[in-house]
Amino acid sequence: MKKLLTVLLLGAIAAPLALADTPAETRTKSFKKVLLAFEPMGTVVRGRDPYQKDAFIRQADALSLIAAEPFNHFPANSISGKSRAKPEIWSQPAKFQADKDAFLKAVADLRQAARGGDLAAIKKNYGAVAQSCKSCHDAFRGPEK
Ligand code: ASC
Repeated sequence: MKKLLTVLLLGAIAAPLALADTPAETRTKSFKKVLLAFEPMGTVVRGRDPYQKDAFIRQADALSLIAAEPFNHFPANSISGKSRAKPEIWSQPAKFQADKDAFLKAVADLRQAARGGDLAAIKKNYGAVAQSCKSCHDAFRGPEK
């Protein structure tokens, strides 16, 4: 009986741990949310969806609300499983921080541009966000596993 209780107790403790995401998984999910928020503006900028000022403002706001979130999930050397994070994230922290800041600045600029309602300016700012994604990926994201 005592043994059974011990087994049940250990199971109750271990199960949530086994189900919990690793930091790398949490980070990947968080970046996917950022991408999902970014994409609807991409279809407008590429002319596939009509430009509607109010809707675009809401999309830009949604992106700025979550843009910083993935950066809370880079604990030291948290490379595991399918994570494409490169060790340079932790060996070049100043550059990583600068790339993060550039991304967040571009997202804030896009939010401002959305309020201006000038589609040409919006396109430029959208491109700047995409470029900031790319330059950080070039430096800090490895090949797909
Ligand atoms: C995206 C996306 C990126 C950037 C980059 C821009 O939509 O997923 O990583 O833009 O591809 O060149």
